[in-house]
Amino acid sequence: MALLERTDLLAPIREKVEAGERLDLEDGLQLMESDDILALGELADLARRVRGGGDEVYFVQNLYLNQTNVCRVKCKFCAFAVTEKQSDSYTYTGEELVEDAVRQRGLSGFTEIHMVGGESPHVDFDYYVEIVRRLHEAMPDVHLKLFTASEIHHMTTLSGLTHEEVLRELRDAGLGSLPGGGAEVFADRVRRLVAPGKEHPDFWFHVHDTAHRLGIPTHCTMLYGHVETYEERVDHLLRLREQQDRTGGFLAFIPLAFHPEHTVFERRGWRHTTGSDDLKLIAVSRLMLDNIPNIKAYWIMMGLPLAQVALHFGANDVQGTVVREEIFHAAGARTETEQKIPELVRVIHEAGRAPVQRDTLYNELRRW
Ligand code: V47
Repeated sequence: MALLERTDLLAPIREKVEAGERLDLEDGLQLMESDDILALGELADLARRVRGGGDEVYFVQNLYLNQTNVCRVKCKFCAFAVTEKQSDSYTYTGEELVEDAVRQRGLSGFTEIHMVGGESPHVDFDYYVEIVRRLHEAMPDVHLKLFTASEIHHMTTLSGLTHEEVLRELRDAGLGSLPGGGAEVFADRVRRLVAPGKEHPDFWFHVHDTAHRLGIPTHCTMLYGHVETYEERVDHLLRLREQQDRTGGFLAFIPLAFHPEHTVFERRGWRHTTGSDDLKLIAVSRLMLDNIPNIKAYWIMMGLPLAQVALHFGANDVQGTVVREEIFHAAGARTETEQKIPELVRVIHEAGRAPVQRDTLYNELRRW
């Protein structure tokens, strides 16, 4: 039966993939509705290869920092944010961040700092410029991948500057690229339910569009596994694909599985996504996003064993060594917060792939 279903339902999509044709909303829904998980994986892997992908699987040696956990927005999916009055709130100065990063660098020699944080109303734009400048001056050869589009938007409200002016100032201070957070799910209905205090998704696109036009590459994400429908997931992917057609500046897509612990959704009985859903989303992302070269299986979120399987479902990147991670761990992630390079290399090798250490811009640093 499974074989029959595979032949019947996914055959027209397979033909499109083989012919290098673009998939549409209906195809995306058909894929999302399929329970033939192995067929989805095989199809996504085929799409990756048809578009020129080889055996390489990338990883980056990186350090995660959070400059502050104080946030005014109160997204319902978030377990990381606090108010300034809470005893566990923090806002690090540039000096403290540099001291921490330099100490960590002595231990692990990362090539990238990935830093995001809350939207604190208690700092000003100069604070952001200062922390970027200090990090860059202390480690000029480290790529600074900093601040979600929501944070960039927050900086415009703090400063009265435009998005372009904010991005230019940050770039001049040493910013290298933007991470993909803050995208959540673009559909208005979902946004109203999970992040009513957040700016409209048009701002997310405006920030990324502006960054790309300034030559600043960025990443993109989708936070899935809460209230969104399959249609809203596919719509999200299609909006990213359209943006990439316009500006081409997305380096990678990273699906983020919702972690419910310590959020309002936990009290309403929401559970973690399952492995099948995570693999399906990786596969459908690869199939729909025909113009975004890299799909990350973020092991911090899905665990290393499932990330390894995801390499056969269209993923070609396992993100990084990640020395500390707070956002997913505040919401119940049980994964470790750091993987040593030999372990990442072993896992990629045993999946039958070729481990390649990369920099943030996907330049090859070392083939293991
Ligand atoms: O914007 C917050 C999400 C994002 C939860 O660009 C949650 O390479 C699940 O953007 N459960 C921040 N997700 C992290 C992020 C990211 C991560 C890894 C790589 C990259 C990249 C970017 O995390 C937030 C939000 O969408 N998030 N809370 C939660 N409870």
